[in-house]
Amino acid sequence: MANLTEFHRVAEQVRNWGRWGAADELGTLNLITPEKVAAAAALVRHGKVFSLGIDFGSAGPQGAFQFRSNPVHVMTVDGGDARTLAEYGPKWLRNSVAQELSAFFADNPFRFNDDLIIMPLQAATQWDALSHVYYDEQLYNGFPASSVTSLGAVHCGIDKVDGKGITTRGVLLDLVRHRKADTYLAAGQPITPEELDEVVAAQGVTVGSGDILLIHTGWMARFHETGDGAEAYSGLDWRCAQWLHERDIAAVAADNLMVEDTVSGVEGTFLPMHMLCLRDMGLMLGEYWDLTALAADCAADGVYEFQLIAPPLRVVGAVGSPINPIAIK
Ligand code: UVW
Repeated sequence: MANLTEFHRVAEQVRNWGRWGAADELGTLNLITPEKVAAAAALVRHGKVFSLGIDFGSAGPQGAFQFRSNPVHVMTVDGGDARTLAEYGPKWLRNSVAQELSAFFADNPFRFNDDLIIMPLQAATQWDALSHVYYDEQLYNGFPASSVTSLGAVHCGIDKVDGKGITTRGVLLDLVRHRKADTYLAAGQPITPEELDEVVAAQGVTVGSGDILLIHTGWMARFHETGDGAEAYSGLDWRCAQWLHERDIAAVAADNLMVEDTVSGVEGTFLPMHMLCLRDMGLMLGEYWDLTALAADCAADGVYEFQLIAPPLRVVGAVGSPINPIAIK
């Protein structure tokens, strides 16, 4: 187990502050150049589309952690309202526009349904924005942590990265097949940088500047089997942050809840890789991505690279965003 002195030494090595200017809020997404975007699009050969998002619904992986809940989906207008609106709306509703609309229901075949969703932005398939995690009172690029208030993140909010798309070359690293695991990686064996090198070599794929890496651990497949979103698992060891930095990776996503291992590899810290990636490197983390079908296809055709399209929602000042990423081969 490493200590905080070692953590701070690594943090200094991987820190990208100032690399793209003092005002930068994009971090490693800067590595996705127009050439990179065009090259990624050229990876589409068969028109095979893989949706990597999970359901946004009440059966999601949240619940065990009190500060997050599964999405709550509510109908605000449904078929049952049509008769009520036609019969009572024109008199009962105290708003002229609503009255007019209700009157419309009485003598017009048009009907509509509306709904809303209430959810933590971190509940299901998502990007962590750079403002999601910090330490020593500073965010990525030295922005003050106090700039995230109840009004939202003034700096490094998810809306700041919208201009990047986000689309680039995606590369899947399949730890489940590499370890010859049944469905998922058993807990207690963090994925090391050396093992990432082994997987890259075994798959015959390259990883390079501007790529987004997808780490297949099988966690999502197990969740679909057991419905338990809180079980321990093996994820990336905190030292993988340095491995990502050396290769100029643009972002990393996994099929589990935190990308990194459930057990911190640094004494006295929680989620050291989050701190290094989000705060020091400016590298976004994707969580709860469903990589099961994509991993099966990659194993079948031996092609582990694809065009990845994963734009966040432009939620102003948000520290994360739900997404429905797609991979196209
Ligand atoms: C925290 O970092 C607290 O959560 P997440 O795993 O959603 O990034």
